[in-house]
Parts: sequence; C-alpha cells; structure tokens
Amino acid sequence: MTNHAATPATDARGSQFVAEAARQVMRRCDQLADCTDRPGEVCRLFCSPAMQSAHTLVRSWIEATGMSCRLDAAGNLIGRLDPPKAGDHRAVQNEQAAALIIGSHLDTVVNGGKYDGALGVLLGLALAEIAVKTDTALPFPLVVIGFCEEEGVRYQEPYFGSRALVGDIPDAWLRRPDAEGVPLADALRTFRGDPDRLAECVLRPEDVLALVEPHIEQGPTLEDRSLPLGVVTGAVGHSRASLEFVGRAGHAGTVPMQSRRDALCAAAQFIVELEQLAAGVAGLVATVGRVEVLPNVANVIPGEVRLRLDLRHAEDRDRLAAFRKAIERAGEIARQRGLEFNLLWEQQQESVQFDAACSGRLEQAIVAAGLTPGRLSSGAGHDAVILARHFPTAMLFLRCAGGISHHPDEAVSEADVATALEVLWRFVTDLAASTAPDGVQVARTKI
Ligand code: HGY
Ligand code: MN
Ligand code: MN
Repeated sequence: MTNHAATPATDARGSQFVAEAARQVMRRCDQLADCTDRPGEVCRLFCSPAMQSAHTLVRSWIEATGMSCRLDAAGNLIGRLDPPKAGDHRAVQNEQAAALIIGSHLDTVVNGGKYDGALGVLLGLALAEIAVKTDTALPFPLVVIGFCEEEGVRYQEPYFGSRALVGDIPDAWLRRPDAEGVPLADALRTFRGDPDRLAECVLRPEDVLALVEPHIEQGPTLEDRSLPLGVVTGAVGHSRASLEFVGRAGHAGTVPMQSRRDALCAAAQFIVELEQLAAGVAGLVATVGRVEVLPNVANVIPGEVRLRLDLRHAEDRDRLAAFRKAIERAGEIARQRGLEFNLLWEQQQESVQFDAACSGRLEQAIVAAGLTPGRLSSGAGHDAVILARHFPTAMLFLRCAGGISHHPDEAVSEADVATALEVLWRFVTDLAASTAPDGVQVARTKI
C-alpha cells in the first residue's frame, strides 16, 4: 500500500490557490443569481425553469472536474468524487467508504439573496476541485449536494429535498397543489424527478461518514464579534401553521360597521397581538409573512383570510407554550367578532444540536488556521437540521454583511470565502487522515 508522506497543512489563507478558488465561488454565485424565475431579483423555486438552468450550470461545473453528477428522484442535484479505484497507485482499501457530504440548497425565497444556500453548494464543489487539482486521494467519497425546496416557497412546506434523504415525505405532500394548481408530484415529474422512486433517495447510516453544511449566518453575531467563521451549535425549534379566519364578505359601501364580520380585521388584530406576545418572551420570534385575502377586491369586505404563522425559540417547551397561546388567542378574537377560526395545518420541528465530534473538528480547523472560532446557534432553519437527526452533521457559518439575508442586499466577502475554504480543506484532510485505512497516510496537501 503506498504511503503518502503527510505534509503539514500550511497556513494557506494567502495562497494564490485559495484566493482563485474563492474568486471562482463568488463568480459562480453571481452566475447562479442570474438563474431566476423573476428577472431583476433572485427567485429560484422548486422544479422551475430557473432551477433547471441552475442545475444545468452546476452540473457543468461538477462534471468538468471529472466528478459524476445525477438528479435524484426528489430533485436534489448530487455530485460525487469517488476514492481512487483499485489498481490506482493511490488506491485505498475501503471502496465502499461512507461519504463525506457537503452541500446546501439551490432554491431561494422570493427576492432573496445570492448566497443563502448557493454558497454552501459551491464551497462543497470548490473543495472537490481542490482535491482533484492537488491530486489528493481522499479515502472516502466526497459528495456535493444541491438540495431542492429547502425554503418551501412553491409548495408551502420546507426541506422536501433533505426530508427525502431521510424517508420523510408524506403522500399528501406529493398531492399538494401550488398557486397554479400543479401538484408537487407533477412538477417533479416534469423536472425529471420521480415521485414514485423517492425510496431510492433514502440514505442509510452506513452511507454517511459526516455531513457539513456551510452557510451564511443570516444574522449579525459573527460580524458583531468581528469573526469570519462560526461553528453552529444547533438550531432553534420551529412551529409553522396555516390559520384561517372566516367571516362574511359584503358590500364595502352598504354594510354598517357594527354588523360586519370582516376576516381581515380579525387577522390584523391577531397579527398585532402576536407581535406583542413575541416581544414579551425572551428569545421568541414570531412572524406572519404570508396572508391570503378572499376575495381580495377593494370594494368587498374580506370574507376569508388565510395566514401563515412562523414561530421559533431555542427552548421547545417555551415555543410550544407560545404557539398554543397564539392559537387560543386567534380563537378568542374570532369568537369576539362573530367569526369562525380554523387551524388548517401545523408543523412542529424540535430544536436540534449538531454533532459534537464533527463540530469539534471544524473548530480545530478554524484554530489551526490561526483564527478564533465563533460558536453560535442558528435562528434560521437548514437542511442540516433535518439530517442532524440521522447522521453526524455540523454547520459552518460565514459572516454576512449586516446579518442581512432573504433580501437582495445579502453579502459575504471574498476574503471570508477564502478563509472558509482553507478551514474546510483542513477539516476534509484531517478527517481523511483520521479515517484512512491503516498504512495509508493522506497528504494534508498544501492549498
Ligand atoms: O426559514 C428558514 O429559516 C430557512 O431560511 N428556510
Ligand atoms: Mn433561506
Ligand atoms: Mn438557507
């Protein structure tokens, strides 16, 4: 078995190699931003034409490195760099090695930013390119995943792609129509996914060595602490619900105020009281970001209003108590106003802690790069939250300007991207060195 003399990792932040790789990541984020369903803004929805052009672009980059690339049945784009084949002088024994997965999501919110999701996919791809360019034989497959439908904009529920990897797709979700009445299953088929073969997407524990999702922080903590990178301890719990107030539509000019059953006034009172509830509970955030008014005509009293509730807190007990209180209050407001209130749909997602060993390795890589690692929890949800319940999963946050995200002003610096690449490469080569079979040393290649 050939031994590779291990060369100590160098502090390569200033290296031309990393600088060029970071520049290319930034260029590619710009190119991906042009793959949009709404010209003039970043908006890339599940199985949309923009997602198709994004996949074509990312696939071309993946295949140009010599990696394999495939679309799984759920619509996730998956690149794979396999260990050297038997007979290759750098071959390592464990052909069926569990994979290191690095990735994030390729879909965006409406009028979103360039980096939420895309940056994590492109950092994973850049690491695979570094492995190829430096001829580093990793003793495990390096898999780069571009998850689909993390934001849940088109089908109103997040994490379809990552939940497919853990076998958690209820049939009802496949039947759910989008705003144009297209069921998810049909959109997936048109996109060349296959709703009848989702079982093939499921990963087994033995398939995954570790999973890392690099992502912008989407908050101000790292910037406030003047830190470029942070290791994410976990993510807050998340309650989502679809609520409905049903009153009575009527003529805006002839119905006296005291006899109205105005569904939008009820919803408005609920939304203001929800804001007051959240302001009164430390660490609680509550949002109504989507409201549907029926019939939504200027001279008709709104008869029905549906709204989406998004409520988050680090402590599950506090989150659930606040959720229950909000739902009770909505019912009271409806009764006081002579309306009907319905809780149409709810989804409770517990807070999650990321894998300590994997996170520890990330932290060591940051320290080895001569940096102070930030440690923080995530107020945002991520595909890693779904996967962390099944596989050793960690997240690396990059500082983002002003903590802004889900907004066109979302921004990261090329220097922080270079730093993230250097740290992630240290993580990869340290993991390789510690998992390579006996007798095989993996060069901690300079980059
Ligand atoms: O909503 C979230 O936290 C994530 O951006 N999907
Ligand atoms: Mn997002
Ligand atoms: Mn995201």
